Amino acid sequence: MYTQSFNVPDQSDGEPGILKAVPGARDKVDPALQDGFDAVIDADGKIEPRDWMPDAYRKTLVRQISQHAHSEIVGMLPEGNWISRAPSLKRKAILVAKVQDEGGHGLYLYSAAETLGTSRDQMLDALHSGKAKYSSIFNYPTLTWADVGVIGWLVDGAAIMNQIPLCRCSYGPYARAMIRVCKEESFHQRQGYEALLTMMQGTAEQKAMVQDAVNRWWWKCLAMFGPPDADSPNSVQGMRWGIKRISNDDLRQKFVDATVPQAEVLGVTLPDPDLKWNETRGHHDYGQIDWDEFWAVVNGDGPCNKERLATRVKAWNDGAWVREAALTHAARQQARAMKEAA
Ligand code: FAQ
Repeated sequence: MYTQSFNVPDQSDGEPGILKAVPGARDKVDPALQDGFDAVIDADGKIEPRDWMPDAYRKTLVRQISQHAHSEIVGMLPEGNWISRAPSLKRKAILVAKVQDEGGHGLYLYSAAETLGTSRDQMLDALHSGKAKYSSIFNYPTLTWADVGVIGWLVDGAAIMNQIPLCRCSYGPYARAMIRVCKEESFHQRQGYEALLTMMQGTAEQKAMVQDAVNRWWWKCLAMFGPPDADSPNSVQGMRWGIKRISNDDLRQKFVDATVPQAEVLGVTLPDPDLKWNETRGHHDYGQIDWDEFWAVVNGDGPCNKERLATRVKAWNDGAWVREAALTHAARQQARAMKEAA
């Protein structure tokens, strides 16, 4: 299982396959400011909101953190669909808590991105207009109750694998948000795995339902880690800045290696005829991911892209009266406080 204590080595050490830091492109700024920033990054320190930072570093963080925040709140939708259909009170209570946690993760992350000078309205506008990205994985449908278990086991499992190294990201507010997020994701992963273990002790029909869900989600989860390192335009600079600590391919490999024994305990087959242990590499080999499908989904052409976006926009519009009421209340409170102070 993954927990927040799951330990990952820092980059480099000359190990093949791990991206190395490269000298960063220097902005045209006061060299003393740039040198101060570089020194913090080189010493593996933290950059805080009031510190000077290069524009490109700020933009990269806003891009990644806002995409991450959008993923969390769009990610509430596929499982949210099952809250009213959970098979027992216990499963319903767990699912409500999980979906609520994902909303909370979105809030921590929007707050972290706001410290970089971008407003929440700007970020949400980008999401609602279809300009912003969010994780490809949430554009697939949840067809059966087993999908909810598989999302916990595999989607949250992949998310944790990607997010544990982000707890050591060089930007303080993002790193601190990720510590709490990872603790909660750990519970999400376990509840999913436990729900599947229960189903796998049930009827032949229930077992088949679990296997079918694994078959549909496995490859999509591998794609969650992003394009292969060779096709990942943001990786090298992200690693130089200590935002990304482990490359897309290395995280994907760690996820495969961690998941194979879990699948064995569960009694399901991972749908990849090429999946086998490679003694020489000390890792599992696995088959080809369909990158054409991945890019189609990322670019808006997945099975549920339109539905997900429409649901988010509707929720935003339906909530307008709540925002207006909160602002009016705050303004009245402020006016009252000023009157009392006068
Ligand atoms: N989907 O150069 P790279 C969760 C884009 S949270 C869509 O490799 P980078 C919790 C990428 O943005 C899941 N787009 O980019 C949960 C870039 O486009 P851009 C989200 C993707 O940033 C569980 C382009 O491809 N987690 O699941 C994807 O260095 C259950 C080139 O890629 C995070 O966001 C993708 N899968 O690495 C919630 C973690 N992959 O912006 C509910 C933080 C790549 O240049 C239920 N983010 N792209 O136009 C990261 O770690 C990184 O941003 C990566 C991508 C690893 C996602």
